[in-house]
Amino acid sequence: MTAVHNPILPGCYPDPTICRVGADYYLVTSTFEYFPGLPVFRSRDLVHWEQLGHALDRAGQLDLRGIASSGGLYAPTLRHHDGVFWLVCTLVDQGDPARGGNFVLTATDPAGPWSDPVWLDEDGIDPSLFFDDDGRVWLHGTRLAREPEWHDQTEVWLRELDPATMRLIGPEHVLWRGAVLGAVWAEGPHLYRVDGTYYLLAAEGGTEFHHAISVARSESVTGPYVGNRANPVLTHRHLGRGTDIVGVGHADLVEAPDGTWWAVLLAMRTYGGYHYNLGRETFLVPVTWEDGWPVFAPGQGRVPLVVEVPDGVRADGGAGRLADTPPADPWPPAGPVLPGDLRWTGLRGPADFAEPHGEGWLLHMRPDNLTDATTPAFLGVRQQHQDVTVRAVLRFDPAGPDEQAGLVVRQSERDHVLLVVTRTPDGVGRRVLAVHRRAGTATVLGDRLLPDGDHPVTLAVQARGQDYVLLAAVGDAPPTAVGVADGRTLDSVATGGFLGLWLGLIATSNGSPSDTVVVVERFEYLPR
Ligand code: 6LW
Repeated sequence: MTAVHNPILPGCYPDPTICRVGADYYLVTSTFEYFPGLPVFRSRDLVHWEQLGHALDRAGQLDLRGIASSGGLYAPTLRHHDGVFWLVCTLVDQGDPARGGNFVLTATDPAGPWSDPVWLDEDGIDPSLFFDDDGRVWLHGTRLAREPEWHDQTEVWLRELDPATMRLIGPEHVLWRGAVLGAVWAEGPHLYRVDGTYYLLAAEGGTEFHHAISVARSESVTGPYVGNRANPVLTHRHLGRGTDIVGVGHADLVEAPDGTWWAVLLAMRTYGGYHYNLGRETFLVPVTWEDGWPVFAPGQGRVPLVVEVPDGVRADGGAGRLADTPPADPWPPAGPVLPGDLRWTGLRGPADFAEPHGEGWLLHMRPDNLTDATTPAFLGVRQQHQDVTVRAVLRFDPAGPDEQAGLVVRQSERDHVLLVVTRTPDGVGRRVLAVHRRAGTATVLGDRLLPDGDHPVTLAVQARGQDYVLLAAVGDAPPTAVGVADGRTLDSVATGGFLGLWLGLIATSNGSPSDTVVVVERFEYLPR
């Protein structure tokens, strides 16, 4: 037995999807406008997870340019059949609904390479695949109801997919509109067959406070599906906003070798009021079966903070080695985030502005800044802890006041905090500037003069609950605060959207041409 603390993937890892192949569990989550996208994790015990790579990691696989924050890659589904991994997902462009759509990627090795996308001729979001025992393959997903009875009513549709041609064939079936009268956003559907019966799992209520998980079953894959009288089978919406975990929904099921069942799902941890800066995280919940229905967190009825995972979830019953390379415990490790670390992500395209440089990076400055839906010279990691310090040591002699390089706390184009080295407005001095862009409007939080030249500057963002203290130091001097940002203004409760926060690096010349290279000696992620 191993005790695992929820969430199993802290930080912005929403819409988890899971499958098992022999001794290995694989898990993928949504990544929106971030690149590389769709991280692929592996575990042998549901407790320790290691990232193998990303399913979208090459330029040309998918075009994320111009995709505004919280658009992009939504809710994937991962399945394995006949030696092939299948990943279905949606590209969403909220500014141009005609762009994007549902697509399939395949791979024989989940670490990659993954194929280029094959686009599917069905609209909506949250696609899923079900491989039936008779060899037929069924695609299903969520879309706004064609004939809605109320606002934001959605429906789960189903069609057969010919896996040889990747074309949808045969008639379409509408399976589900949610369990509850008036339910909005019945979504995130997944079909399973257990002991000959078809089960449809779906979220509803929207991926915020009212999120919930419901289940229905049928004798035939095309329906009719009858909802469980216990629906919703898991939610925290009745616990009130003061509870520690909210927004429980969007689950996927997996059966372990010992016959036990498990759900991965998304939820948010609130702190400092009704705010969840880490975003929608991935949790693990035990599932049992009673009277032909799944029971989530039996005896508890809520997402447990600690889950006892039996050794039988391992194909070897716990006898053998955990993995070829045991992942770090705890994960992520405290310390420098080295250039090859898979936690690094940029925006909308490859980070070809960045060159590995020892423990850090050389960042070739770009005119783009964080307000642009482009690929600015930004690299960051998810904020995975409420109390964490990120610290970077830079060498940078800005050519003018437009040139800025340093640390950022990023929610979106409209909402982020900068702690950057730049020039004074007269171009004479060098300074550290702290700026909070909130709902599109920038406010200076503080500034401080620096010695001229490119003496190393240490910048730090120290998150202590909802206080993000912005610190700077020159040489060996102790860091002092330049400003403080209020985290309550940065999470998606405050800003809208689907994302948790990223902590990262930026090098921008704010529209001016620039050949400047910023030396980042080191970037550290230090949970308290
Ligand atoms: C996801 C869907 C949802 O596709 O949020 O509100 C989307 N609903 O299930 C992004 O995570």
